[in-house]
Amino acid sequence: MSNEQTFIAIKPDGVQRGLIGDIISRFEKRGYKLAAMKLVSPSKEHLEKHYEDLSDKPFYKGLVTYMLSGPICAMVWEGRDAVKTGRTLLGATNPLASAPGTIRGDFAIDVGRNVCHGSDAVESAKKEIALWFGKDEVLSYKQAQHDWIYE
Ligand code: YYY
Ligand code: MG
Repeated sequence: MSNEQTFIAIKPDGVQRGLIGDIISRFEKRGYKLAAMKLVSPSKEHLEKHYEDLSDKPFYKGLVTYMLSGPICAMVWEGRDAVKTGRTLLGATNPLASAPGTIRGDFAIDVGRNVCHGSDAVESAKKEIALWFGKDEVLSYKQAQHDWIYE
């Protein structure tokens, strides 16, 4: 259990469907701190790099095309166990297998339109944050509610 940063992105379908507020709200209400956020339209090369571990998968090409289909809301969320808990808040990769109460379980149906991305490990979070954000874009500040969230 340690203080971590995780990379969370609202994919083009989440942005177009007006889910930015709902998704941010779940991380805020859980107690996590927003360390960085921007609305971006990354290049094909950037998205191919983001998903380079999946380049041999049959869905890779479609995944990159989907991610290129509109703006993405890229964020860094920080707090205790943020990587693992972020994945729990997102739900399973396939929304049909995601529990109600999770983001994908509440807002999505198809695996190829699962509205959000979250880093799957501390190491990949570090890589993803460095890919999507410059050092000066990730802010360090004390969360006013800190002592009401952590004992
Ligand atoms: O980390 P996560 O997003 O939950 O799943 P990954 O296995 O990293 O796959 C990335 C992305 O690829 C997933 O969010 C949807 C898409 N995808 C797909 O379209 N079809 C699959 N069978 C598996 C994944
Ligand atoms: Mg993944």
